[in-house]
Amino acid sequence: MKTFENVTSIEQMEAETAKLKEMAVKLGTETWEDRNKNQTPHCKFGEDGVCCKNCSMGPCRITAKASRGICGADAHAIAGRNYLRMIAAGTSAHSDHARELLHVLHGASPNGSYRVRDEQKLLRLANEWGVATENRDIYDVAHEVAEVGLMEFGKPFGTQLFIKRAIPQRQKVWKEQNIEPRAIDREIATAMHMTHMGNTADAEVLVRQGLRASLSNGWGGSMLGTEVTDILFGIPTVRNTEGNLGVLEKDMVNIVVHGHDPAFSEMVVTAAELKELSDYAKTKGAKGINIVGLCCTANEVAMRHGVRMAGNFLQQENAILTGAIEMMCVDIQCIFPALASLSECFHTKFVTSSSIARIPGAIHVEFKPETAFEQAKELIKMAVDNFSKRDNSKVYIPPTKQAATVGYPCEQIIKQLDGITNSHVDELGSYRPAIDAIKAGVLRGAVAIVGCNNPRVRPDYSHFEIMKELLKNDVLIVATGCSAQLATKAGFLNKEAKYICGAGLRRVCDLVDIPPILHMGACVDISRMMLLASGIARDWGVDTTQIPVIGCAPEWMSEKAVSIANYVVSTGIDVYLGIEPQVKGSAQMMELITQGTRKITGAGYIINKDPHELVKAMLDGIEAKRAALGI
Ligand code: SF4
Ligand code: MSK
Repeated sequence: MKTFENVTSIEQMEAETAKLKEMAVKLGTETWEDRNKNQTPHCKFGEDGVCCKNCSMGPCRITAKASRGICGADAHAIAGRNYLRMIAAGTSAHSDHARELLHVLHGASPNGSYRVRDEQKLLRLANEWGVATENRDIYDVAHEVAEVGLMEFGKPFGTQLFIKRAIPQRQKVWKEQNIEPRAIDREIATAMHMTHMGNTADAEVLVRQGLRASLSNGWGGSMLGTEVTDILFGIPTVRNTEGNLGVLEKDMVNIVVHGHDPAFSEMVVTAAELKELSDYAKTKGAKGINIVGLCCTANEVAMRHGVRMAGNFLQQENAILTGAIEMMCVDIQCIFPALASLSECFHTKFVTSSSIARIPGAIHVEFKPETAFEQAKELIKMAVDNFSKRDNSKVYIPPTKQAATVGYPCEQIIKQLDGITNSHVDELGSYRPAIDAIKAGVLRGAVAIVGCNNPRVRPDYSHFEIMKELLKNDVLIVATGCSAQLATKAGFLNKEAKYICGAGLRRVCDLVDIPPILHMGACVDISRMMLLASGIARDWGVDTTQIPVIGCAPEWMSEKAVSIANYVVSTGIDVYLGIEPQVKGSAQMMELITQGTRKITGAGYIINKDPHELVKAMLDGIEAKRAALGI
């Protein structure tokens, strides 16, 4: 039988990193590996979540001789408060990202930098929200939709509008359990207030607020972010692209866009297509301009423009270490402050663009929606002018790159399923062909693999091992964030990767014409996955807790990930984690996050640092769900 020999192994990826590291050593500069060593062993109190500095009587730490802080808060209260604060911070990050985009939509105009690219999606959302559309200018509709969206952050009464998109069983659970999300800012403020000195000390109550606040993210802020991005820049469609540092070009001006908010990177990508700028690059001795992405900004521009992806979170310093980057433009989230000093070892210009992420040593160009396109053009010119300063004695571009097919939002998945069965039942489409394949056992189930890299485990290894094993076992994978980037680097987004899958999944890939891992976007797009799971449950006629669909974040690191994991659990989907949340110092908190939430939402965490044990637990979890459904 035909095989797919072209997988890039973790060892190969590590060998390329080691080669880049040699340059760092030669230049006497540090990278995350060195800083990680300096931070090891990590503070045990922080690791266990039992250090509190929520007032200046502290910090208080729970030890064998001190079972309570000065105010009397015990380990459970302290770990619970710290955990809830992580959820609040993660919720704020995703939601503020959406708020910025809503302001961009509010300022969109037919002749401005930002326009409405997907009128149909806008009109659908307007209808959903009761915004009048008939005989109205599309921009009037857009501005009113943006206002309704912005009200989701601070409305004094009511709950998030998007929760109506969930299946009725879920809505009932959220109502009965009193975790329906209210205004986004309110849930974040409530979480911060509850964890202020002298307030909630009951771990279960803190965990419940965590579920509620996270729902204001997954079925609020994140979903808003995804919707508005699609309206402004178009719903992603299937595109062929490439990934890994081999996408950098030695003869071209290389510009990296990194972060999350696509508003800025869209301008950079669009401006780079101007002939005047590529001609300008040629006058400076370059063959052209090569825009590549990093982290979630990469996912956004790859899915909408086919822009190639340089890599994921722990590769951001590697990109600079190639010595071939004329400019790195960053927006928000997951940006190492270390990039500023590392850039100084090369000719690389490091540019920040948002007041949310200012970094000492960076060139700050505050991006403004009204002038965004002109600003992007100026930056590209600056990068082109920098090309001649590249020091070729410091350049090493690792050769490896992989072909990838990306761009599978729910709309695209439905379209491809429709293509094989003509099963289109309504405007939302149907997942029935996928359900039939699961019922027949051709597919055992589906897993959403998401999240970051984390030096606490061997970077990328857990993603890689888990994906490989699931594919072999006929489990379809949907991926976002840095996990999707690993899938790209490994070659799993190549349609030919079907030859490493089990026979069932391979048949599905052939029939539907998809790669075995579907790239669904950035981490904010995990909201798409919630709609996917809800759509499957709806068409199956069961609750989301029952379908053989689970979530996995093998190498998560950010507060956003904690918020995400909570809204996935709130949606009734088990989450398999490869990194322990920092609550180990409280047995009650450990019980609450692994078992206690099951009584509230029907789902919880399963935690195991060993990827092989974790994937075994995942396969067992899928089979248990199948058995309970009688399939
Ligand atoms: Fe210590 Fe209580 Fe203050 Fe926390 S809130 S620092 S446990 S006194
Ligand atoms: S970029 S949150 S490291 S997925 Fe979204 Fe990657 Fe995690 Fe950042």
